[in-house]
Amino acid sequence: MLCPTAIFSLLCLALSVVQAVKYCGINRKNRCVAHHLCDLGFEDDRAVVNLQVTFRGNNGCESTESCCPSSKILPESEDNDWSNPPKQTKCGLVNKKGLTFTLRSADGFAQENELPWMMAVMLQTNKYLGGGSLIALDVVLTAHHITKNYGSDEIVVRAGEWDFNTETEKFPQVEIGVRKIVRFPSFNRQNGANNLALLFLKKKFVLSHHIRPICLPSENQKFDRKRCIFSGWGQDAVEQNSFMNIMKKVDLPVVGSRTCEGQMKRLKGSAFQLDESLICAGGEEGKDSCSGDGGSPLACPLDNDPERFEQAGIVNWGVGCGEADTPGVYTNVAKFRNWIDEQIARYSISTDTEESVREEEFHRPQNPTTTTRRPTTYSPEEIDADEYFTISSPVTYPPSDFPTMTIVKS
Ligand code: 4AZ
Repeated sequence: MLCPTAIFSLLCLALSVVQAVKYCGINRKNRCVAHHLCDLGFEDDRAVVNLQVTFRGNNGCESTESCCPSSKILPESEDNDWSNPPKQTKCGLVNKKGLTFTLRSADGFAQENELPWMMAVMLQTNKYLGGGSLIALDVVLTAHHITKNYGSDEIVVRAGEWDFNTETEKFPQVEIGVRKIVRFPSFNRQNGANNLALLFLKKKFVLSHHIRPICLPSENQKFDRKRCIFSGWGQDAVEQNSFMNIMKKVDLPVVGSRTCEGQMKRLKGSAFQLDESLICAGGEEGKDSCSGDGGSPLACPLDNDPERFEQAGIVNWGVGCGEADTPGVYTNVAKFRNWIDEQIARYSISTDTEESVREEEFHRPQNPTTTTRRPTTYSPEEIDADEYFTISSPVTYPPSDFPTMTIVKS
């Protein structure tokens, strides 16, 4: 606000304070405050919030806020752990109950800040392209097809996002531009083979409670029949015309390749073959990734530490969404582990010693038999986005235009 004189400045200040207060509820006697500043019930130091209430308009407050009676409003406390950098530098850690509040009955949705590796891949113009995952502090893994028509200077990645409709999250979102896109060379748009791209960022994210890389699996890691989680902001697999503002989180079984191929032959004809760079997950009614989820990660718990996650897949394609016995198809990240490591060694921002020690811990040590072996099927060739655009238009999967997202449940 522009105020010409000192008197007006004071008035302005008073006005902006008044403007920041949002009244809500019956007779507008309550105020919208961050959930953790409203004493309507806490568990484990977190405010507990009913998701249904949040969806039903939330009394005019943001999804991160409660409509709080003045007698229940708490002062912001300075002495919490969040102001310090995280002690744990390991990859793949989640914030199971969110950081500042916990959604009750959040089936199908992530808690705020629950999956700190989850990235939104956006155009500079704020258009959402798809999902991605943070695999090092300056590297995002995503699908080839969602970035295919763009150069690095058009794309930004956003960390710390949860609800696209609000910017009131306690832990702020952070956006960083892309310096270089490295796409796996032989992407096949007919069958989705080799559908992955690395986005090398202009600078590193600062490791924080709400921004942290996911682990990468070793090259020969198998996930068959494991229950894993997919997260994204694409279409609701149940109400298929609704795009999600709040991050979805769905648990899915990884389906063995033979089973998946059999199920897909039923739908796509007996000649269908699942490329070996792909894995399948899902096949349970209503639990699925969907259009607009391209590039988002499928994360599986580590065998020896189930509170931590490694990335098994990247959302690639599928036949419809949420149908029983019709799993979604994901890029098999393990198959590309060596290629990813090589690209990171080549293009990641060089680290000083202290940082590189911290960085080291973001990757699970490779199985000793695979560290020295070079993958034979994937050539470690890098291609710059600016030089490489694929030509013909897609057949089935890449979502063409991502509509503006709107709140879905009421
Ligand atoms: C898509 O169009 C898409 N049900 C992604 C995943 C699935 C279907 C479609 C899986 O991006």
